[in-house]
Amino acid sequence: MKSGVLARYRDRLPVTSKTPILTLGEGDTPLVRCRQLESEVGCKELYFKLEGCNPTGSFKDRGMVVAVAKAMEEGSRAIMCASTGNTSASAAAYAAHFGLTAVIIVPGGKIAQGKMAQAIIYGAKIVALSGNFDDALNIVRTLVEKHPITLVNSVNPYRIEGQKTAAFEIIDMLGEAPDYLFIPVGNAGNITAYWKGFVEYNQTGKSKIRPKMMGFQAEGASPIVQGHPIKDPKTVATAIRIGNPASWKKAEAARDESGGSIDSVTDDEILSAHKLMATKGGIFGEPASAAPLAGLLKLTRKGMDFSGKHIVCIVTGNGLKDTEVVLKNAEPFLNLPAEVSAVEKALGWK
Ligand code: AN7
Repeated sequence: MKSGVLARYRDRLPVTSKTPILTLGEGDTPLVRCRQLESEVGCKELYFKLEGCNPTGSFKDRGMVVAVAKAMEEGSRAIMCASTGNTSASAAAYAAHFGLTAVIIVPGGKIAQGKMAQAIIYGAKIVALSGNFDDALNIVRTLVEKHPITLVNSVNPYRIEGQKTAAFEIIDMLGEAPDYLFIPVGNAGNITAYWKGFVEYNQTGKSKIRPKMMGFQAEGASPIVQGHPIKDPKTVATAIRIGNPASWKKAEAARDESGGSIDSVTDDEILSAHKLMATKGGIFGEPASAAPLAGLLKLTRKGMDFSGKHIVCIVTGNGLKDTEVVLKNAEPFLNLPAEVSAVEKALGWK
């Protein structure tokens, strides 16, 4: 199989003879069935798509490779984005690989450390604002109008094109679309992209059904659920700490056309799903990536019937990006002298 999103899906992407077909190995991520969690939900089959297995540890790489290749093709030498951390990590990596400059603007002090480390090591120019993601995106949108630099946030349509390939992969792997797709919603690009992918495959006859799109925001950052922008969004899931999503209307269209919903989950629900996904699935996602499972469990508790259904949850980012959140909530562990008998005693084996 060809490696990378551009080569594998070139027929369904805006690839021309001049597009540089480069890759860091993005896409083709695992779809893992989790039987222990299936029984909690009462569905037929429950899968997790591990987008944290992408080269920079999140789904952003699928769209970034397309956006950066098209920027190159169009003669751009520099890219820019606002980010809650994953977009900037991905932009920095692909800029480095393609030989471009990356400028990233992030909300200061609100980015998980792993993501910050990525932007630093890939050599991006980093600006930390005393403001939130929405402020950063507004500034970036103004700057790209005034300066010769390409915007690579998901308002760049090539990002959505690349990200839709994840929907193709799900159908290619399962042989059919699932009944439900559970996905976190921040700036709302990814739910837009998945829906586009599912619709395209359905239209070309590769699938018979289209999934219901089930988006979840964090309660303290849930503008779509509340119906108005949130001035000061707050959530432990820093990736989706966004108060005024750029693809708001497109996310609502995906919801309505698919017969799905966009709902919210509390930080407590996110953190307990984060833990459950790890302890019952062996899957370590970042907090935002636990919002889909949190939402699925919430709907199950409310009595929604998933029997006979196939469900896919998107684990959008790797847990190793945000170890702070785990270590902060951890129980203290045993601290012992280096002696067999002490370890045996502490474990209750003696
Ligand atoms: C792990 O990096 O917005 O609804 O600037 O990193 O497409 O925004 C990240 C978003 C879900 C939400 N899960 O996706 C950014 C950024 C993870 C994320 C989302 C993000 P969108």
